[in-house]
Amino acid sequence: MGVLKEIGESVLSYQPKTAEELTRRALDEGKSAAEILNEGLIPAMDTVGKKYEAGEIYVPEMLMAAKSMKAALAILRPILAETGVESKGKVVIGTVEGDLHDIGQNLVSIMLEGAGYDVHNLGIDNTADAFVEAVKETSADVVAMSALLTTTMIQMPEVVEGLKKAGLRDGVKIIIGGAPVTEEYAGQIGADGYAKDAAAAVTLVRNLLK
Ligand code: B1M
Repeated sequence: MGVLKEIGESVLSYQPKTAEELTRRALDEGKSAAEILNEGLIPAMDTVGKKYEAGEIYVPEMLMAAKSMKAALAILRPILAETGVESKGKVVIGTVEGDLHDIGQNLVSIMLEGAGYDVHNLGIDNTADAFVEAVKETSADVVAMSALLTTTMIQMPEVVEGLKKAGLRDGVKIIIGGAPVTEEYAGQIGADGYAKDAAAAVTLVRNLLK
């Protein structure tokens, strides 16, 4: 079995220590951080999602898989975020109210840092007010919202409204992402864009701040 497949297996068998060790080994063997993510870790998390959907595993197992993914991401973080350039702009990012899924948004955050943006990561479960306050405090150029649940994505328009009410909407670009949201939804709620993954988020921010 190749090391990338083994990394996936370590996530699927809930072994954070092994995920960490194998990630180091893969880097030593010359694999890139992108390969480790796209061919090892992300497909494993997709399998976890499918197993959960099929009733083969439950929330505790999803949580343990997430721990393994995070252990590997901690190794990849400095590599993905390697940058010597000056800040190209400020981004406030977080998951919306009620949403506890932070792996994807952390990945987006790391990739934006790597691309030279000054990222304020608010973490999980942020109310519209929390986003608004963060934009005020940081004078952010971009607000990036993440939602993984169909029940939490509906908080996104609340943030857009909150920014409008605070008189901040015109000074900030609003982007959204996460599995249940789409380009169409971004248009519907008055956001400026949608990114399907972390790499697309970097391109989107770059284009919006041109
Ligand atoms: Co949850 N969960 N979960 N879960 N979980 C999903 C999302 C689900 C699809 C699983 C399934 O049924 N197949 C399903 C949602 C169904 C739906 O609403 N459509 C689900 C459910 C139902 C739930 C609970 C309700 C379960 C329960 O309690 N009964 C519960 C809700 C908790 C809550 O948030 N209130 C719950 C809980 C959890 C855990 C806490 C156990 C854990 C999260 C741990 C953590 O994040 N710290 C968890 C996990 C791990 C998952 C799955 C398996 C994996 C998510 C993940 O990390 N993916 C997930 C199934 C799946 O996605 N395959 C699932 C890897 C990550 C790299 O991808 O997050 O999609 P992703 O991020 C991508 C893109 O979406 C995009 O870029 C990222 C990188 O490429 N992106 C952005 C994300 N945010 C962006 C922001 C941007 C741009 C792009 O800014 C503009």
